[in-house]
Amino acid sequence: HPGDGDAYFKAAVLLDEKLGEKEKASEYFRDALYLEDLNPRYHFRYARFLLDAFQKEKKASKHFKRAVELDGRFAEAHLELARLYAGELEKPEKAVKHYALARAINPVLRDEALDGWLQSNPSGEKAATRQQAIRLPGQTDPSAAVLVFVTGATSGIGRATARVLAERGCRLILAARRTDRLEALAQELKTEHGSDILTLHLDVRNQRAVDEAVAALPEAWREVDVLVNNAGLAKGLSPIDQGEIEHWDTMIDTNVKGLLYVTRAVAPGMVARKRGHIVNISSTAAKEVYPKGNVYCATKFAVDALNRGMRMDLCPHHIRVTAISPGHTEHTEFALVRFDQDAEKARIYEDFVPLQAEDVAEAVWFALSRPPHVNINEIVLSGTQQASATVIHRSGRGVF
Ligand code: NDP
Ligand code: 8X3
Repeated sequence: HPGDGDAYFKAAVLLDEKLGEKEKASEYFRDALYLEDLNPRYHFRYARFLLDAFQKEKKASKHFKRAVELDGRFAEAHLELARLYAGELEKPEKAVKHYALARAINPVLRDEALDGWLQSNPSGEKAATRQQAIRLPGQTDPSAAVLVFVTGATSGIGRATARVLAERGCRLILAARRTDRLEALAQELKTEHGSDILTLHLDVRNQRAVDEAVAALPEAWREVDVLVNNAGLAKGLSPIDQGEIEHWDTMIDTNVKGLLYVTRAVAPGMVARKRGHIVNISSTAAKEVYPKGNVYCATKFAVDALNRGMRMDLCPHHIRVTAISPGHTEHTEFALVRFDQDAEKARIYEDFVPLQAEDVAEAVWFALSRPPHVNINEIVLSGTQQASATVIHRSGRGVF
């Protein structure tokens, strides 16, 4: 099996450990990596070999680094990097950072010499608490906090996403129209997680305002890694011959044009940096039209098409594009907004358990936290009692 990287890898290990044929082992390790460059374990083992057999610290560090790039939670590789940086490579700050990461991921791992360094270096402690799961293609510093721009962060899915991402160590730009809510959320996340937050008053329908806001981002907030296009709404539920034109305009302007304006403003930076991830919050309404859902469904079908188009256009730049398509979701104001704040009409989740905004936020997190070579194209999810747009098993809320 000439294409079987694992066979080459095993042969290399045997040549190294049992036969002591270092040169030959080296060849086989390189062949294994040629065949499976995305295997963090191979990089790790080859790096150990380079150190033990040839004392090649610099080259070994390259492969340890590749291992943690491919798998940010590879604690042993972080530990080895820490040892190298503390020793031959003489980069104490990096040593502290990688040791802190190794310990955060696997507290059992210890190195007495490095223990002292970690205790005396507060930035190391900070790195230890940082979530390492988001690994974007092209991201060179594995411990840098990822910067995420969330639209529609004042409520529902956007707010839940902001909370999950803040808890997991992301820096956040939170955008929406209700400034008081933005400030309250920013305060909450700063207090609870010590998060770094920038709030942005933004109406995504206003193309000029979107362009200006993005162009005026302070220096430290310009390199957006992830855009979550979440701002969106349904207005009304009427047959096509009775729909309100104003409702149609609002939905099209927000869900389609707004999403496009923000993407157009943010994507060029991602392309220039060859790094990024765009998450489009779509809907099961993008998959299936339901009676009276006409224009809302049309906007979400458009989001679906845009998601695919973006993926084609941005794929050459190593930018990931994902659609998250939930069914009915509570802990949101979606129904209240759809029915013009009529709380009676908005009681649509009383006899079944729909998704909650937090479930959707976890789906966003899942897409973001895949290894760099994986693009989640789409996640379609709904409550267990919802089988389609129109088939909902309304058997009460006590089932789960
Ligand atoms: P919410 O009403 O709870 O949240 C909508 C968010 O969008 C708010 O933060 C609102 O902020 C923001 N928003 C609306 N219009 C604008 C605008 N013009 N400019 C900037 N921000 C705006 O609803 P959801 O959380 O449910 O909705 C979020 C997304 O999820 C939408 O795209 C929706 O279509 C989609 N979705 C919802 C489902 C559900 O059942 N709830 C299911 C499937 C998809 P503000 O008013 O402060 O500007
Ligand atoms: C929201 C879900 O079914 O109300 O997009 O359209 S639905």
